[in-house]
Amino acid sequence: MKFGHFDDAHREYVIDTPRTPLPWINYLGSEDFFSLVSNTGGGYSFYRDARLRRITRYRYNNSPLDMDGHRIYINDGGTIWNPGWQPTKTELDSYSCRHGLGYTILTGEKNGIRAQQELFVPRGDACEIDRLTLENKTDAPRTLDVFSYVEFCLWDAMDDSSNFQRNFSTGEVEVVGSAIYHKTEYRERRDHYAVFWANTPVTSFDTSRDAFCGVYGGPAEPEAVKAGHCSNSVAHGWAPVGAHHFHLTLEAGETKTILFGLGYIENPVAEKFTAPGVINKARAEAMIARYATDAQVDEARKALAAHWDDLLSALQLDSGDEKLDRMVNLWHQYQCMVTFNMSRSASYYESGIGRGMGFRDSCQDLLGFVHMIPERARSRILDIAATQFEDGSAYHQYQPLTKKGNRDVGTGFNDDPLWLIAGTAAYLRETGDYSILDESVAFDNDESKAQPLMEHLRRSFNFTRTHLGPHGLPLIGRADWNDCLNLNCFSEHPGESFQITGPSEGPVAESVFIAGMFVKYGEEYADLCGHRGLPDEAADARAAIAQVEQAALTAGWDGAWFRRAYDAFGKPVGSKECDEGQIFIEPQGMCVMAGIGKETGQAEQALKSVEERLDTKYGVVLLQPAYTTYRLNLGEISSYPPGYKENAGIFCHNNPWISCAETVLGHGDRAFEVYKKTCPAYIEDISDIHRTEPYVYSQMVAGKDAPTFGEAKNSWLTGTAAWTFFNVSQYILGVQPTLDGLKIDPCIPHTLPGFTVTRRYRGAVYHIRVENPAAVQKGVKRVTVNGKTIEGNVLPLAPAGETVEVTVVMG
Ligand code: BGC
Ligand code: IFM
Repeated sequence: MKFGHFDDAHREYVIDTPRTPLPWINYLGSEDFFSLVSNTGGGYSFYRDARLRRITRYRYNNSPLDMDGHRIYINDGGTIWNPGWQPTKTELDSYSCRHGLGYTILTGEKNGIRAQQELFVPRGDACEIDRLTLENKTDAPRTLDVFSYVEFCLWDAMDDSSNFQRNFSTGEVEVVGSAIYHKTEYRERRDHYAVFWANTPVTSFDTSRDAFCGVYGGPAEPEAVKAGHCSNSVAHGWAPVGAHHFHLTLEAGETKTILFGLGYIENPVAEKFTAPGVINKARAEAMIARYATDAQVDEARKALAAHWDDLLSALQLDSGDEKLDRMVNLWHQYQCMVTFNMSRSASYYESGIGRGMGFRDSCQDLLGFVHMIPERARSRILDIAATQFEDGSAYHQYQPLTKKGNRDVGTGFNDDPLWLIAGTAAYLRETGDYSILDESVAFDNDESKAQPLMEHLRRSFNFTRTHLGPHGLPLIGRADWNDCLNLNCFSEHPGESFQITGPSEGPVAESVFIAGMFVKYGEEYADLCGHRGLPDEAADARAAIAQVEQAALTAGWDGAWFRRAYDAFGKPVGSKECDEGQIFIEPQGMCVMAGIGKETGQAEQALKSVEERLDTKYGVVLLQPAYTTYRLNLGEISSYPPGYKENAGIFCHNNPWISCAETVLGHGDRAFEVYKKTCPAYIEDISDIHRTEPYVYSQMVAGKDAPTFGEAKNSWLTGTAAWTFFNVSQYILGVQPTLDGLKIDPCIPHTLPGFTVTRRYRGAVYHIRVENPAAVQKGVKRVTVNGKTIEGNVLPLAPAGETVEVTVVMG
C-alpha cells in the first residue's frame, strides 16, 4: 500500500494523506540553519547544533505524536483547521504534502478555502521562510482568522527538557510590530536571539503559551484560535511562544500571501543592547527586509533550486529503469547530503541531544557526498583527523560545535582508525588533491602535536597492524563497526555489560571484520604510499596486509563462511560451533569486497552461504540464528529481541556490502537483486509494512525473527545512504574514481541493455554511454573516448571545463 507517489519531474515525493504510518519528514537547510518538517507540519529548527542552539521545542516520544511544529491555523467561522492537518486533525477536503529538495509544500483545502504553506531555508541565511498562500475558491467574500504558532526552546534542548526549576523563570521576549523576539538568557550568557516575524501587520499576537493555548489546552485546541484572536500576551518566564493573528477578508476568487520568517541572529557582545534590556535588532531587521516580498522569496527559492541542480549534476543516470534513475539521480544523493549536514544528530529518531559526530560514521558518509562538495569534504576530513590520538586510535565521537573529541564515549572502537583511510582515499580518488596529505593536523586537538595528514593515515594503518590477537587477527577493542558486539566488556561491569563502559581492549578478542577492513583500506593506504613515492613503505604495508589476509582465510574461516570474531575466551563468534549467531553478514561483505578468498573459492562460498542463510524477501539479515538469550560474552547485541537492530535485523547499512561483494565476483544479477530489496523506490508499495519514509533509507528493517518483519526504524541518518550510493554508482554502474582517473567497470543485471551516466569529475564532464549487447553481467570489451579506442578502461584525465564523450561496450 502507498500513501503518495514520486513526482520525478519536480523532484518531489508527494504524500496524499496526512495519515502516514509514521511522520514522514524532510530536511530544510544546508549550511547553518536547519529545520525538520513532517508531512503534517511537525518538526523543529536549530542553528548548527541541535542540542545547544535549539530554536523551537519538540517533544520526542510524545503522545499524540508530532504535535510541535511550524504551525498555521485557520478559524473559518468557527471551523478550525490546519493546512497540514495536524495538530487539530480537522478533516480536510483535500490535502497534499510535497517534500522536495530543501523545501516542503503543504496544501490543505477546506470549505472552498485553499491554504498552502511553503517552507524552506534560503541559501546563505540563518532563517526559515514560510510562505502562506490563501485562496478563496468560492464566489463569495470570506472572512477568516489566521494564526501562526511556534513554541520556543530555551536554547539548550537538554536543559530545556529537564531543568524546569530554572527554566520557568528565564523566558523573555520583545515584540515590535509583527516581529516577535525570543531573547531568553540574552541578558546573561547568550549572544544570540531568535526572531519570528511576519511581513503583514498583525491584528493581535501572543508570546505566552498559556495565553495562546490555555493552561489546560494545547496545540490541538488553542484557546486563542478558538476565540478568534490573541491577547497580546508578553511572556515572563514559563513557555515563550510566537503567534501572529490576522483577521482578513478574501474576496471571491482572491489570493493573498503572508510571509513568515523564523531567524537566528548573533550579535557581537559589545552591540547586544540598544538600551538597558532592549536587544539590538539591526541584524534581524536587515534579515526581515530580505524576505519582505513574494518576489524576494521567489528569488530565494530559485537560488535554492539552482544550488541543488548544481550539486546533483555531478552524477546523473539514464538507465530506462525509472526507479533506479530516481534513486540515483535524486534521493540517494539527497540523503547523502542530509547525512553530511546532520551526521547522526537530529532526526525523528535521533533527539539532537545524544551523540555528536561519529568518527566512523562521518568518515563513511564521505563516500556518498565527496563528489558533490569536495571542498567541504576536505575540511570535514581535517576536522575528523584532528580528533585522532597519537597512537592512531580515535575518539569515537566529537562535538560539531567545538570539534573536540567526546570524552564521555571515549575511544577503543578498533575499526575507527581505518575508516579515516577509507574517507581520505575516497577524497583523493575524487579530486586528485594530494595537498591534503601535507596539511598539518593536530592529534587530540593539540596543535603542538600536529603532523601532516599522511602521518595520521600511517598511524591509522599501524594501529591495526600493532594490535593483533592470538590468531593474527585485529583486536576488536570495545567493538568494531557493530557497536553492539562487545566482546571485552563483561569483565569490569558484570550485569550491565551491554553498555560500552568496559575496558577498551582485552588481550584476545579479535575481529574478522576488521581483518577485512585492514586488507581493503590497507591496500588503499599502500596505493597512496605508491603515489607519494614511498615504494618501500607500500611494499612493507602489503606484507603486513598479506599476513592478516592469510589469518582471515584460515583462523577467520569457518568452512563455508567467514567467522565474525573470537571472544575474550578465544571462542569463535559466527561459527557453526555456536548454538546461535552462527553466521554474520559483516565479514562476508567486507572480506569479499577486499578480495579475500577470491582466488581460493572461499569468497564465492561465503556469498553463497549469505544467500542460503541470511537472505529474506526484505533484505539480508545481520546474523542467524538470532540470539534468543542475553550473552554476557557478546554484550549489547544480545540485549535486543530477536530480529531487531544488530540482533538479526536487516541492517540496511551492510546490505550494500553484500551487493558490492557480489560485483567483485562478477554477479551483476545478484548484486542488483540485493540492492533492490532494501531500496526505497522498489519497496514503495509496501509502505504500510515498512512504515518509514519511502524515499529514503532507514537504519534498520525488522528481520524475519521479529513479529513485525519488514517494519523499518531510524530513517534518514544512517551510513546506508553513503554505502548504497557508493554501491550503485561505483560497483554496479561501475563509474569508479581512481587515483589515476575515472574507471568504467560496470557489473549490472544481464537484462539491462545499457545506460548513460553524466559525471562531473575533476572539473570535466564525461558523457558515458555503456552498451551491453551480449547481455553480460560484467566485463568491458572496448572503450572509446571522443571516438578513439583506448587501452584498458581508465579514462584519460580531461582538462577542467572539457566535455568528453565516452562509449563503453561490455562483453
Ligand atoms: C547502535 C545502537 C547502540 C549504540 C551504542 C548505535 O550505533 O545502533 O544499537 O546501542 O550504537 O553505541
Ligand atoms: O556502525 C554503527 C554506526 O556507527 C552507528 N549505527 C549502528 C552501526 C552498527 O552498530
